[in-house]
Amino acid sequence: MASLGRHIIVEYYDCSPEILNDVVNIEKSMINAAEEAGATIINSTFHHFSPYGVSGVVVIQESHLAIHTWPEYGYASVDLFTCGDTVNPWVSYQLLKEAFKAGHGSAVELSRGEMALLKRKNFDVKALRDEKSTDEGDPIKTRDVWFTERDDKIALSLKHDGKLYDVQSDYQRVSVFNTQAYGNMLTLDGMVMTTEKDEYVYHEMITHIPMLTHPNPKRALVIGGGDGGTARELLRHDSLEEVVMVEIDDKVIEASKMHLPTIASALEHPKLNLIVDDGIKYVNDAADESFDLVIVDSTDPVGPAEGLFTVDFYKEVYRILSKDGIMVTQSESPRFNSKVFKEIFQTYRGIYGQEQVHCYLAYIPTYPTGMWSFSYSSKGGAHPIANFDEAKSKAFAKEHRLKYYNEDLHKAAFALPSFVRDMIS
Ligand code: SPD
Repeated sequence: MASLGRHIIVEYYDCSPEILNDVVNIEKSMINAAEEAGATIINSTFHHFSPYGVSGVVVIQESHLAIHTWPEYGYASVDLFTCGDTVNPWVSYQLLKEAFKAGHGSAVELSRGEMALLKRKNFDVKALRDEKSTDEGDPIKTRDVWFTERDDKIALSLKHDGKLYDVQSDYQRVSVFNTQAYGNMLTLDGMVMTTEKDEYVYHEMITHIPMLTHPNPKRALVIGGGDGGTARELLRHDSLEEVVMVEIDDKVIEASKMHLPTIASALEHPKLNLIVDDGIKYVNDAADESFDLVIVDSTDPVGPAEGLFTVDFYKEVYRILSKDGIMVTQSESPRFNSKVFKEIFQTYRGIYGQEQVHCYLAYIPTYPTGMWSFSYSSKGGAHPIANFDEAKSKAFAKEHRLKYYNEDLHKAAFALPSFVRDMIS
């Protein structure tokens, strides 16, 4: 053995961008490459970065394999570092080249720890060893794969056991991850939309606040909301005669029916008129004053939802609201999306009037920063606290065993921290 280790620094060019963005497959390929080369796996940790890119390491008993990918350039940078002479890192090199469908690869091999330059030192092994450690037994294998949503300063990560659904639709990347802490999670273009374990916060708050304030809502329109959670909550209200939901992407509906059954449970409800089409077009074509409630359950303002964040769209929503009509929208995180958050309230106040637009908050662990906002705008001036029926609200929350919304929270949600109030006053 001429050196302690062999370190191959690898460049893979012209790879498949889809493969380089698929964290689960990359982890599998890296583990396979290590095993086929004769290595013993100890641990692996892999992250997917939003919107694209993967980093990860497989720690092996004989050192490590590491990777960083740039799918947008079809490029992967890989380190294959093995020590001893039982593992051949060139086997890993060849397998990964094939796995990533690389057009070409280049590699430089370095010898690490030249024996000719090393001098063995004597020391007492026992004195260096942790009391609990032992030479015996197999190394423990662990698995560590994370989904990460981030901007350039903040990230939210959720550990998961793989993707259950992953389809590029005509509009966006629709994925469902099996997360360890929050159950199945729907993401669109790498942004968290909903999870099985905390969805109730968002869906109860976007629906019951307006429904328990409006005196007699009969017709509701949901723009977006293809996972079905908003429709499910609305349909708890017997007063509603019809709920129209317009979702642009049938893949969101498909993914939710397949993997989020508790959220999608009302998608076949007889009072629900589910339309797969462009919500903007639907609103433009709708008759004046045809809805008592309009809920915009949109994604974030990138990709297909961008048009849902324009003045023209909201003027049209105002037009189709009945005289007492209420509009509620998800209005992003005051911290994570501060610019959009401020613009949203400025836009609505320009249309409904300064006093008719209110902000309320809810705490959603799987959305970046946890603090999420909603807007409440009323055409006829119904105030969300002065006009809500507290007794009815209390009875409703109890009857339906709601998990977040209740009569106290209805009022409390409109109490804003000073920094949020200042942002929109
Ligand atoms: N970043 C999260 C934005 C919320 C988008 N809507 C969620 C859909 C749940 N029905």
